[in-house]
Amino acid sequence: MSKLFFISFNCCNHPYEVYPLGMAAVAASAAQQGHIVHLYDYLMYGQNDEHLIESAKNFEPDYICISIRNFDEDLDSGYHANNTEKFSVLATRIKKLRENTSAIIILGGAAISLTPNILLDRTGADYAVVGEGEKALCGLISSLQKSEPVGRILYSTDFPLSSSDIKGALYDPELVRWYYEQSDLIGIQTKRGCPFHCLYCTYPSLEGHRFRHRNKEDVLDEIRRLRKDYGYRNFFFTDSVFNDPAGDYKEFVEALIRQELDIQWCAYFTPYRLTQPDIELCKQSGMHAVELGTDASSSTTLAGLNKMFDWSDVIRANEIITNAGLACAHFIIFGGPDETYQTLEEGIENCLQLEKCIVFGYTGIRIYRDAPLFKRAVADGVIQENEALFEPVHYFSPHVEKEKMNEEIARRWSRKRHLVFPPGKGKMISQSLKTMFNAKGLIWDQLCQR
Ligand code: B12
Ligand code: SF4
Repeated sequence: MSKLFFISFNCCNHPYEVYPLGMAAVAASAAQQGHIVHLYDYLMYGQNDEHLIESAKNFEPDYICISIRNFDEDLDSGYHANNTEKFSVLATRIKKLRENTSAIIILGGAAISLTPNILLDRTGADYAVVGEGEKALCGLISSLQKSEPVGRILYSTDFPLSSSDIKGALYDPELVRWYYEQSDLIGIQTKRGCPFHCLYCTYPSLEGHRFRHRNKEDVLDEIRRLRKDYGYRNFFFTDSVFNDPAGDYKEFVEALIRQELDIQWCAYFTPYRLTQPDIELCKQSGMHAVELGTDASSSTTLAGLNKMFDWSDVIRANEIITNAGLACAHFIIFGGPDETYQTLEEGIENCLQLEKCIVFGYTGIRIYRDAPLFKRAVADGVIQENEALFEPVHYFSPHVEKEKMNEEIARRWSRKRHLVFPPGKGKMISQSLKTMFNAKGLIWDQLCQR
C-alpha cells in the first residue's frame, strides 16, 4: 500500500470548468487496489503554488500522480498558444514538488498519451503512462516496489481495458461541490471507444476502436448519487460518440428512463443513422441538448474528413433534433482536406440553411501525430514528417487561403445570430453570459432559438 497524491493541473474554464474525470478514474482504481489517495485540483485551490506544495508536503506521498488533460488550451487556429511556456511553468512546479517531497513523479492523461516523449523531457517528471491509467499506474507502482526494470514511458499493455475493468470515477465531495458551484454540470462516461476513422480525430487512438460499455447499473448509481447528494441536474456523457451505430446505448437510455431521476443531459452524437425514435427515446430520459459532430459543411469536405455521412444526413439530423424541441449545436471546421473556394461557398450557404440550432465555425484543423490527418498533411506539404507539433500547427487545404476564407465566413455569417464565427466570438458571448447573468451549464443551449 502506498500514498498517492493526485494532481489535476487543468485550469481551462472554457466552455466551462470540467470535473477532472481522468484523474478521478485512475484514483478510484488505485483506491480500490488498496492505495491511499488524495485528489488535489489546482484550479479549485486558486492556482496557488504555496498551497499546492504545503498540501503535498503534509500528505507525505510516495507517489505524485499528475493528470494532464489538455495539451492545447484551445483548438481555434486563431488562438495564440504558447505551449513552451505552459509546460515550462509546469516543469517549475514539478521541480518544487520534488524539492519538498521525496515522491516519485508520474504523469498521465490525454495530453501525455498524445505526446509522451516531449512532455516527459520538458517537465522533468520520472515516468509517463500512455493510455488508460487504471491498471497501468498500479502496475508501474508494483514494479517499482519490486525494483523491476521499467522504462520511463509506460505503454499500457492492457489497452484497451475490458468493459468490466472500466470502473467509475471517484467523485470527491469537496471537488464535486466546487464544480457544482462553477458550472452546475458534471461529466460521466458510459463507454469508451469509437469505431469510426475520421481523418483528424485522436479519440480512437486514445480510447480504441471498439466500444466498451460500462456496467449500466454503476453508471446509474453514479448519476443517482450526484443527483441526490449534491443536487446535480445537468450531466454530460463524455463518450466519444454516444449513439453507437449498433444502438447499444439505448439499453442505458431505457434504464435511465425507468429511474425517473429528473435530470438533463447532453452528449456528442453522430448524424450517422440517427432516427426520430432514437431522439425521442433520449429526450424521454432527460436529454435536452445535442452536440453534433458535423465537422464539415458540404458532402465533399465531409468525405474529405472520411465521415460516414453526407450533408443530407446533417440536415435530417438537425430537423429530427430541433423538431423534438431540443437544443442542437454543430461544430464545423472550414479549410480541411478537399476544401476549395467552391466547397467553401457551398458550405457557408449550407450552414445558413440550418435552422433552430447554433453553428460554431472554425478554420484549420490542429494536426496530431496520432490522427490519420498527419499523413495527409505531410503529403500535402503542410508539415514535414519530423515536425514536432509541440506548438499547434493547423491543417489548411492548399486550395484556400486562410485570411480570405476567414473574411468570407465572417462577412457572410455576420447577420445571423445562430452562426458563430470567429471562435473568439463564441468565447466572448459565453463569458459575458457567465459574468453578467451568472449563466451555468452548457451555455450555448441558452442561445438556441427553439
Ligand atoms: C468529453 C470531452 C470534452 C467535454 C467535457 C465535458 C465534461 N463535462 O466533462 C467538452 C466539450 C466540454 C470538452 C472541452 C474541451 N476539450 Co475535450 N474532450 C472530451 C473527451 C471526448 C473525453 C474526455 C473525458 O472526460 N474522458 C474520460 C476520462 C476518464 O478519460 P481521460 O481523461 O483520458 O483519462 C484516462 C487517461 O487519460 C488516463 N489518465 C488520466 N489522468 C491520469 C493521471 C495519471 C497519473 C495516469 C497514470 C493516467 C491518467 O487514465 C484515465 C482513465 O483511463 C476527450 C477525447 C477523448 N475521447 O478522450 C476530449 C479532449 C480531452 N478534449 C480536448 C480539448 C483540447 C478540449 C478543449 C480545450 C477544446 C477547446 N475548447 O478548444 C476544451 C477544454 C475544456 C476544459 N475546461 O478543460 C483534448 C485534450 C488533448 C489536446 N488535444 O490538447 C481531447 C483529448 C480531444 C482531442 N482533441 O484530442 N471536452
Ligand atoms: S470525430 Fe467522432 S465519430 Fe469520428 S472518429 Fe472522432 S469520435 Fe469517432
